[in-house]
Amino acid sequence: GFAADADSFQGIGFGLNAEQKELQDLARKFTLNEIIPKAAHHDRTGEYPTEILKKAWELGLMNLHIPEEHGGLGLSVLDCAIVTEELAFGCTGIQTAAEANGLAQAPVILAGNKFQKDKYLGRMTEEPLMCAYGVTEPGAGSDVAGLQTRAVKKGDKWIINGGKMWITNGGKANWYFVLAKTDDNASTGKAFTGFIVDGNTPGITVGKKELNMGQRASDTRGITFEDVVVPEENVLGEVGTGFKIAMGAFDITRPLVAAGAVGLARRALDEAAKYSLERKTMGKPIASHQAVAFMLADMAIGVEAARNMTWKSAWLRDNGKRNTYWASMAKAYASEVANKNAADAVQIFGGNGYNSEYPVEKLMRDAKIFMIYEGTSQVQRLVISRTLLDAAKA
Ligand code: CS8
Ligand code: FAD
Repeated sequence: GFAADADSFQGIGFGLNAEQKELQDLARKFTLNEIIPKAAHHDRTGEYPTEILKKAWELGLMNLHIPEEHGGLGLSVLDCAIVTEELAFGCTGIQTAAEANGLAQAPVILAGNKFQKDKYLGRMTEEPLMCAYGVTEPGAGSDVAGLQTRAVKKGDKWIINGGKMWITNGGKANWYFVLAKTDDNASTGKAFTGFIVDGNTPGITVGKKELNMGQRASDTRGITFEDVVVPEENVLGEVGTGFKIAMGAFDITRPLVAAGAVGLARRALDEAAKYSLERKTMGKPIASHQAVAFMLADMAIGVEAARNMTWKSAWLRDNGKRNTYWASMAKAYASEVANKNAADAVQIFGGNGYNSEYPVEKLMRDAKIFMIYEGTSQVQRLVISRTLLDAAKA
């Protein structure tokens, strides 16, 4: 079954503890002072936010899940969700660049041995480096089992050939998590292996920065692997377990993608509420027209519901429960709320909403990707419906 109750849980609580409030406050101030003033510039130019990420790293707002024994902060998924929502309030392009580190690190945290964790997670706590998660290919996105990159063992080395697509931090990564096929005859759960690949390995070619609709501060690229030699020590977990490692990472990061969408949805509400008090038509602020005020109310309902789902999916994971079903729900719902709120904010701004002098057209462009990356809205519904139907059959 998929009930969430367990004797070890302490009932229901909705408050943040003192440490979480402090973390939220730190991230909120950072967003206000460092991200919001620069967001339009990075959106317009597509310039990678190196300086902002460096400052975030210095303050301890990056690489949050790295365990303490490997030099990190060892924060919970819920703690990370709190930070992510705040950063996303400022700019989801910059937040995505930061969060893609967490995504690449997740397989190493899940399946890495001590040597791999010390080496690859450890260095991220010593220097403001970036890393990337390489699963998607030009021919396979939703259908991860259809990917074609191959790794073949030669002596004590692995040789990787293939091409990845849409890799966030692709051009900035010090190392990549790469999922490759290692057995053509095995079932999906046994056919793939996860590798850590150093960014400077010969045979890696990094493509051009893709020109995307939104989140333009984020660096998205294709990466090709031509006879890339990877030592045996960089195999993550057992050979053949890569698909499950790659999926397991999403249990950690889909709640955080959802948190990013909540941040954007909240920003849209915030901008729209302020504007509605300033803009006057028919002799009163547009906020006094019920049609506008009720749009704001619906936007607030969306933020609240999406955040609750997001935090629950994170909390389940932190409490040792398989959260896949809830993470997919939160990710699907929050990304749709983000899109609705961004579109409604543009509507409330009227003509100004359609113009880049105002902040909300960026929100609308930035929002769309939340329904696509880390599994499309359709893939989330596939995960949810399979789970509920399995339970119905049982
Ligand atoms: O293919 C799966 C899927 O999730 N597709 C979507 C792919 C996706 O989300 N890609 C995102 C790429 S990363 C990205 O976009 C980054 S965005 C930028 C950074 C953002 C930072 C803010 C699927 C469609 C859900 C399932 O595929 P199937 O081929 O149908 O496989 P299954 O039969 O379901 O599973 C095969 C085996 O794997 C096991 N499994 C599945 N899920 C899990 C989890 N944990 C552990 N194991 C899992 N969650 C499953 O049990 C099967 O094992 P068996 O032993 O064979 O039974
Ligand atoms: P497809 O799989 O071709 O899907 C096309 C359409 O068909 C979608 O609407 C989809 O929902 C629908 N569809 C497909 N299969 C089904 C089905 N079975 N049932 C119902 N509908 C279905 N990937 C990485 O590995 N690492 C990254 O860092 C990363 N970052 C990204 C950043 C950006 C900006 C973008 C655009 C993508 C990124 N991705 C990354 C890839 C992303 O995860 C994929 O684009 C996404 O999973 C969808 O895959 P696809 O593009 O191949 O679409």
